[in-house]
Formats: sequence, C-alpha cells, structure tokens
Amino acid sequence: DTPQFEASQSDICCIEDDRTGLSLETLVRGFADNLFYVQGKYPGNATLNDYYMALAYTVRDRLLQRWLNTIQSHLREDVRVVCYMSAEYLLGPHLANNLLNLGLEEQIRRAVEATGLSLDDLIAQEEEPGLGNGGLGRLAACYMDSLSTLEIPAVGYGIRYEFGIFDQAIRNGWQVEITDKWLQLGNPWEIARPEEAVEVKLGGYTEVYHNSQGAYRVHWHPGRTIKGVPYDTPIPGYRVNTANTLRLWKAEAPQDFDFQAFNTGDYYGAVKQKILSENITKVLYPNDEQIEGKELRLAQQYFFVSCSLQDMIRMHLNAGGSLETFHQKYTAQLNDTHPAVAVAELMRLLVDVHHFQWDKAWDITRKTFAYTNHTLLPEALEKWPLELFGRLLPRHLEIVYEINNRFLDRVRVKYLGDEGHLAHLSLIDEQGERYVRMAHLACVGSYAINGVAALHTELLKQDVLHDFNELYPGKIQNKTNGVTPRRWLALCNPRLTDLLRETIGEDWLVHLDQLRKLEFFVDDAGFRERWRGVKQANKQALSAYVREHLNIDIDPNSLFDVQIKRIHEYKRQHLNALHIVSLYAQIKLDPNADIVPRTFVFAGKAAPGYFMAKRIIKLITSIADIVNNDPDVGERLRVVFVPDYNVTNSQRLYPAANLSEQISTAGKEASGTGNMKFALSGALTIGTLDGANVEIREEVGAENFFLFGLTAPEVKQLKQQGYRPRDYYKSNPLLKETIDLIASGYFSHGDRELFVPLLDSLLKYDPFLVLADFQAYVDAQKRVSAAYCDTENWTRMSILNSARMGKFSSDRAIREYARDIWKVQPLPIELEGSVEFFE
Ligand code: 4GP
Ligand code: PLP
Repeated sequence: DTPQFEASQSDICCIEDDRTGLSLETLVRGFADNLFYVQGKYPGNATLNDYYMALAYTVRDRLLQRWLNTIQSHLREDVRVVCYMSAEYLLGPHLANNLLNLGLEEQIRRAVEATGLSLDDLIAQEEEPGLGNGGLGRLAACYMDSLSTLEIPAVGYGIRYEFGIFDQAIRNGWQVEITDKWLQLGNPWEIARPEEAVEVKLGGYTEVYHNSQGAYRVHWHPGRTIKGVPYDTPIPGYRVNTANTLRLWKAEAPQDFDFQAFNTGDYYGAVKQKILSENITKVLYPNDEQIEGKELRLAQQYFFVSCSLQDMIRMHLNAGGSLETFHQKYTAQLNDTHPAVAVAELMRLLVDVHHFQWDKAWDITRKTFAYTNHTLLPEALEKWPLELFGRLLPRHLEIVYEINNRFLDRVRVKYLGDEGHLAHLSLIDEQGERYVRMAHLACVGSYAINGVAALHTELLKQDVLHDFNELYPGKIQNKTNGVTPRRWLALCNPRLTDLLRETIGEDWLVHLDQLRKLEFFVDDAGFRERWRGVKQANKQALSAYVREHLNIDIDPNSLFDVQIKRIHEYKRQHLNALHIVSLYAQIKLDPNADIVPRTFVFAGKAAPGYFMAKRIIKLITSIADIVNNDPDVGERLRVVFVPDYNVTNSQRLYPAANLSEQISTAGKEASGTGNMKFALSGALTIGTLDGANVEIREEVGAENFFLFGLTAPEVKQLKQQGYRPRDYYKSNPLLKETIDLIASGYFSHGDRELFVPLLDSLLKYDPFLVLADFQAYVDAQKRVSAAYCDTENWTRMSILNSARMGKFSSDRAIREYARDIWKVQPLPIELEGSVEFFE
C-alpha cells in the first residue's frame, strides 16, 4: 500500500513552561540565561558571537523536546529507518532555517529586538558548516530537510570534519585557499555523545583459524584502533514534530592512550599516535582532484562507515532485534561510492564478529544497501589501488575478493566463455596497476541503484553501468534530484515569499506543485508589476552587497546573468567568458554597438590542485578588470566574481538572477540542483540538454527556456569522428577574434603566456567542446537579449518558470525514494506534555 505523506501539520506548539515557553518574557529570560549560564557573559562584555550562541541555545532548547520525542517514538514503534550515508553534508547555517521550520521567527525576532539587538545581525554571525564540496553534499542536506518534513524515520550519518571546505579569497585575481575553522567559536547545534563511541580498526594482518566446531574463521589483528565519537545535530522538519538526527563522527585516540604511554614509557610516541588518530576527520577532501593514493581519504570513508554500521547494529540489538532482520529494520543509502566500503564492512561484521554464514550475511547485506551514482565522468569514479586498500583494510580486501569470486562465478554461467564481460564487471580493475572499483562493489552489494536525472540514468544504463544493467535488468532506476523549498525559496527569497503568500497562500512550502496557481496571474499586469518589483529589489540588494564588498558599481536595471557553481571545465565557465569577450570586442570595434546592458556574475571554488580551473578564475577576474574599467564600455557590461561561494553567499545570488547559466557539455552534468534554485526564484535558463535541464525545460515549456548546443549523442558522435577544435577557430571569425584577443595579452597587461595553457588546451583538445558550441551559445545569448527587452513577456516567462517548478522539490524526490527504494512509512510524532525531571 502507498504510504501517506501528508505532513500532519500540527500547529507548532512548544510546551509552555518556564524553560521552553514562547511568551516574550520567557524567551527574553531564556536568552539572558543562556548568555549568562552557558556563555558566561554579561551583556556588558558579550560579543556578537556570544549573543548568537545564546540565541542559538534558546532556539535549540525549544527543539530538544521534538528531537527526543522523535528518537523515543522511533524506538517504541520499532519502525523501519532510513540511514543516509554521506561523506558530505553542505548544510548551510542552521539558525534561520530552524526558526523557519519551527515557526518561531516572529516570536524570536520580537524577543531579540526587545533586548535592543538585531536578529539579522545574529543570524549573519553564524559560521556555516561547510562539510561538503558542492552538489552532492548540498543534496544530502536538502534530503535531510525533506525526510524530517515528511516525518520519515531517518538518520544521516557522516563525518564531522574539523576543517570543512576551504574558504576562498581572491587575491590579485587568483584563488587563495583559507582553512575553514568553522568550529573555532563553538557549535551550539551539536551534542556530543561520547558514551556511544565505537572503535574502528585499521591496518595489521589477518590469520585463519578453526573455531571449536572446526569451522574456518578469520581473525583480523589490526595495526591500530581509533575511537569514533558521535556528534548529533537535530534536523527539524517544517512545521511538524519530527526532528531526525544527523550523526557525524569525530576520530579520537582510543581510551587506553594514556595507559599505553605509561606502560611503554614512550610518551611522545603515544602522543604521535593520538595525533594520527585525530587526523582521520581533520579535513574534507576537495573533489575534482586526483584522489589516488590519498590513504587518509580511504581511512575517512572506512572510519565513518564502520562507526555507522556498528551504531546501527548496536541499536538494533539493544531494541531486542536479531541481526537476521537487520535489513528489515534498516536501509542504508550510499551517497555515491564514498561510503561503498560499507558493503565489505557489513559482511565483516556479520561473518567475523557475529559469526553468520557467508550466504546468509550476503543476503542481509545486499538487502540493506542502495546506491546513488552522481557522476558519469570516468575520472571521478572512485577506485583504490589494491596495495593501498590491502594495507589499510587487509580483511576487507579478502572480503572483496570473496565477493568478487562468487560474483564472477555467476557472471561466467551467464556469459559462457566471454572473458570481456568478466573483465568489465569485475570488482578488480586488472588493466595495468590493479584497483578496487568502488562503483562495482556498490552495484553488486546493493538492492537498488539510481541516477539523479532522467538523462543521467539513461546514460548510466547505456554507458558506465551498461553491463550491470544487462546483468540486473530493472535494478537501475531514476530519481531526479530536488531542492528544499524551505531554504531555497522561503528563506533565501523573503520578498518573493511575501508576494506568494499574498497571492496563493503558503501551501507551496510543503506542496511545491501549488506554485502552479501562479499561472492564473501571468496575464494580470498588476501582478507582473509586483513580480518585477520583487526581482528588482533583490537585484538592488545584491548590487549594494557588491558595491560594499567588492567595490564595483553594477546597474540593477541590467540583465543579471549568473553562473555560480564549482569551477570545472565540464561546466564551461570559459564558454561564458568567451561570450563576454566577444561582446567586449564588439564594443571596441563599434563603441556605439547596441548591446543590452548585462552584469555577469560568477562564483565558485576550484579544487586547490585543479590547475585549469584556477586559470579559468584568473581569466574571469582579468576580463573583469579590463571590462569594468574601460570608459568605452560605459554601463553596458560588468563582470563580477563573488568570492567564497557557499550556501550563505548563494542565498543572495539565486534570488537576484535574471538568467541562469547551465551550460555544461551535454552528457557531463549528472543533474545539477543550482539550475532548480534559479528557476524557483524566477530566473530563465540558458542551457544545454544536460542533466535535469532536460526535465526543467519539459516542465517550464520549451518557449520559456533558452536551449543551445550539441546533444549528448551529438557530442559522442563528434568525438568518435575525431573532433578538431582548431577548425572551428579557423572558420569562425568571431571566435578567432575572441581567442586572439585573449592570446594577445590584452587582459593580462601584455603577458601572452598567462592564458596559453587554457587556450592551447581549447585549440588542441577541447575535451568539453567549448569551441564546437561557441556559435550556438552566442546565438542563444542574442535571443536572451532580445527577449529581455520585451519586459512584459520576460516577466511572463519568469512567472511561468517559478510556477512550473513543483516537480523539483526534494519532498517529491524523497517520496519517490521512500516508495520505490526504501519502502518506509512516515511516523507522525506526538509531543507529550512538559518534561518532568526528578519526580
Ligand atoms: C554532483 C553532480 O555533479 C551534479 O550534477 C548533481 O546535481 C549533484 O552531484 C547531486 O546529485 N556531484 C558532486 C560530486 O557534487 O562531488 O561528485
Ligand atoms: N554549491 C552550493 C553552495 C550550492 O548551493 C549548489 C546548489 O545546488 C551547488 C554547489 C551545486 O550547484 P550546481 O548544481 O550548479 O553544480
């Protein structure tokens, strides 16, 4: 039977007592108490951060009862639980989001103002937990929000990195990385649970023995042991009583650290061991970088997965369950292959620790895991050198071999004598240096595999996972990504939210399809005027920010053309840059050229070791320097690179955009979620038929989307034919002029070398077909400019984009996961009266 996902929508009712009440008096008192008793400050000597902390605790106090009730109810009702396993959670700041979800914003604002402070200042004080790189980590955060909002019992498992994604500064036009010390002023949202710590082992060797019944067993003598300490953060749903747990693991030295030092007399040696242990969760690795050989990263992955599985097993056994039914109680979603070693770890726990027969353990394991793939880029598919894997996880390598032997036996039967198939499917890559293929381990060890947009899933089936699709028909399915309307509309675009509330109510916050009601208003000139007013105000706010922080004047009436995402060649920020240079060249040739005024906004981090991406940033900032300061340009063009793209900064960028740049090479962007956030706030998209763009265009209508470029099959074909980028350069005068201008040193103070690596790569290889798509892109941009001049029609298109975004709610995505993959039911949580301590 289909689960009911109507949120119970209980009115938010905090228990009215003197600890957690909501009256102005109680709130102010709670705030003052937290400042005094937790921060240890008087108003006289408190910093802004002290006030932020005190307020965060005041809000957390009002969240705890929901959270503890949720945990209690899940235990009592013995429900099936989703464990989302992800090495990344790009959460964004908690305070404003929690106020929104708990429905406390107004009361808290009044209480803070009563003390003479500003709520917005305190909200701005929060350091966001940047525990992710980009899309994949942010998706995990949206999914946690939806799981709670839909009242689905869930735990998010991950890593409590001491340093999250680096902060980006731009110096002299180059990216500079700065350590993200997000914990330095304290994190009021987490609660450590040292009493639930677990031990994780690494290294060493294995030994075979026979137990008392003569059965063959393996004993792992690890080289070292690390302690995993859980830190829990409650994730409240929107206006429901459910608050699920995000449990992040921190690595520490085991308990006997001091004891060892005492015994051996090697105090400094012991300290070194302690530091080595703590290193495991020290820093988040940037993606888009060669991970090969980074032993610490495999240690991280194994560490958090082992902690999480031990935690699940402990809870299951404590609740009186038998491990035979583990997979009935828990399902674990592997967010990409980062946690895929979980397959081997669960086998080890079942076979070595809990003495299950292999076949039984394998049956439980395969019924526990489901795997989400997020990328088609071959270089991003994780594989670990066998030698490294075996050194760190000797027992797991044996288990992987055993899984592989049994798996290949089955394959052999199916593909009689076809060694090619065997080599393709094997968990071990045997061409040259040998590797463990983590995606294969995830495919074999799971009951479901999914892609993140329709096109991506099709390409997975045809290409990357073709052989698995043949072997397991029906196992690969699509779950198009979604984003939470709470953060990505209500929170980040309050002006639009007010207009929506007035016009169509606020049902869309939990039923995003309700935005369709806006279609009734597209022909209402008064409504269109107000719609434009909202966008204009958002653009003005961004202009003020840019003026204040970057000292650049931008014209709020110009078309805001925005590309914000990780810097990567496949995302083609350089295609956008070439277009800007082509417009600029046009102005230089004809100073009166009729160009629709535009402000080009970029933001995004490059992986620290990604040479080409860093050069793309330098190219953009160099173009900005020239274009923004050339009197010939006047007001027509501005280029802005907003430093330090993160959730906080993105929240002021999406709402101000007129045009959303989604211009990846077709077939390369698995889905994209930024594309959804833009359209939700009424930006029109210029994009290729890639990832979720395809579905966005289907939803909003082809006439409300600026399509250009080669399709995925055309890309493939062109590459097969032998792509020659230089031919495009030679035959297209505009392209030639554009590239030559950059090569001449015009944007680099005469330095002709600076951009050689970039231009050489484009002219010689152009792996992402920038030159092949250049003219089509320029033409589409002309259509954009023309459309923008028809203000009324542009507004219509903008309204229709928002109105038709219902499909892209993460609530829809999570409902689909729950129905088709996890088979979990929601459980509404009752709030039971006030807590009685010490009766
Ligand atoms: C990203 C994909 O590149 C993006 O297309 C997708 O929308 C997102 O995952 C969520 O599914 N991948 C990553 C990564 O962020 O680190 O591989
Ligand atoms: N980083 C941040 C901070 C985001 O908000 C998003 C949006 O989803 C992303 C990365 C992913 O962006 P895109 O889908 O454009 O790659």
